[in-house]
Amino acid sequence: MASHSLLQAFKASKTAFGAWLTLPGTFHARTVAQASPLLSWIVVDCEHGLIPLVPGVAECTAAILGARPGGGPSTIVRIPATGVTASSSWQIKHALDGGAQGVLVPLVSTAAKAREVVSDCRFPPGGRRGFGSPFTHGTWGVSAAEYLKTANDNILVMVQIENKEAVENVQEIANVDGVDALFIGPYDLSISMGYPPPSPDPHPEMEQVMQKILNAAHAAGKKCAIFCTSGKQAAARAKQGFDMINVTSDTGAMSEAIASHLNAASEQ
Ligand code: 3PY
Ligand code: MG
Repeated sequence: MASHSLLQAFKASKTAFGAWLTLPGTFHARTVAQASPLLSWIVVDCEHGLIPLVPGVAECTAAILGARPGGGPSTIVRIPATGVTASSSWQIKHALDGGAQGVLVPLVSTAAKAREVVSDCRFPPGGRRGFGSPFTHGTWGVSAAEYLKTANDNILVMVQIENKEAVENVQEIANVDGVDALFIGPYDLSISMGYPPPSPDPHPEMEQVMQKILNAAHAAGKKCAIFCTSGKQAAARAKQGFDMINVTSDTGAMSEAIASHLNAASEQ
């Protein structure tokens, strides 16, 4: 079966660093997946990134899972629909049928929505996910029967805590059976609470809110994840006890590297 570094890191209580993919393309996805053996996961971003759910997710997922057979990053898909709408079910189905090993749902602000998300991610009897893609098990490198048997235990369910209502309900959301991790979106969270977006760090008063989310996740025995934009920020979050931390993105890393090489060249 395809490796699942993020699940392994969660089980071993090790910090899992990852990267964000915002552009489509199999070679692009493979290049990011092969960039470092320290990458535990990649989020294929269908919310704010330009990657279409169909067929983009299936193609990126196959490229990532094939990039380092036996030890590459896990593929997590952020679906486009926010948790406040009723339309996320079919998007979760497409993400999982595309081979995703985990789903990230933006703007989940109630326990009821979190329960719905869990149900969409699980085959019966634990949930309401439909079965029938002829492609998914091939991406995982197992038979269809094996996929059906193992998917529920392997797919990670993650919800984003990124608005005021979600913070008010955070302990109830964390307590929902089947939610594996709360994922803090510092940008949406800051603007929803009336603060400026991080630039690059969040407003100091937002830190207390983030600690509240971290504590709620851990009190429920769940993991807590956060989006950072640099290795320096990510290292500081690891020290604070975050379990899953985004370090950089394809587009962020690309433009920073080009700017830095040009600066070095023009200093001569
Ligand atoms: C946010 O900061 O709002 C995010 O969703 C980052 O992933
Ligand atoms: Mg967000």
